[in-house]
Amino acid sequence: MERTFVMVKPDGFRRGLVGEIVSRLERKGLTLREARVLTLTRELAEEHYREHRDKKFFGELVDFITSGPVFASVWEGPDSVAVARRVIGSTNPAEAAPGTIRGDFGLTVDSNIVHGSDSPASAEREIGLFFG
Ligand code: DAT
Ligand code: MG
Repeated sequence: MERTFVMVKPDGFRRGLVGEIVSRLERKGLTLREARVLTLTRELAEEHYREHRDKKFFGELVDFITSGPVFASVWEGPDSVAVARRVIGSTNPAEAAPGTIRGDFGLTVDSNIVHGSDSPASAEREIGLFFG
């Protein structure tokens, strides 16, 4: 069984989409293993998004992800990393397919509602950062 890390970002949390997102992942067949609500410190945000530290949007990304509470969660199931990313949809919500979370609820890339790990190795690293 593979684990993945899913985080409802401050925009999704503020808009009351936690239940909708949890429900979609549950209906898909993934199993919720851990969850917590927290507001990221800049240190945790910079570590979580360290692969993007040289991008021009990094500062705004860290400002955004630390702007309010998030719902951090661990999910388990066969191929859960790829399955969760398919349920979430493409990075840019304007291009994400209808029926995906970003396709149904998002409009711009700077507030795309939810994060999902991009590989099993990333998932284990991110689960370690948020759940120790
Ligand atoms: P994903 O979240 O789909 O894995 P990513 O890892 O490439 O996408 O980027 C991380 C986050 O950074 C993404 O969810 C939103 C933000 N982001 C990505 N590209 C961006 C851009 N061109 N302008 C502003 N924010 C961007
Ligand atoms: Mg990513």
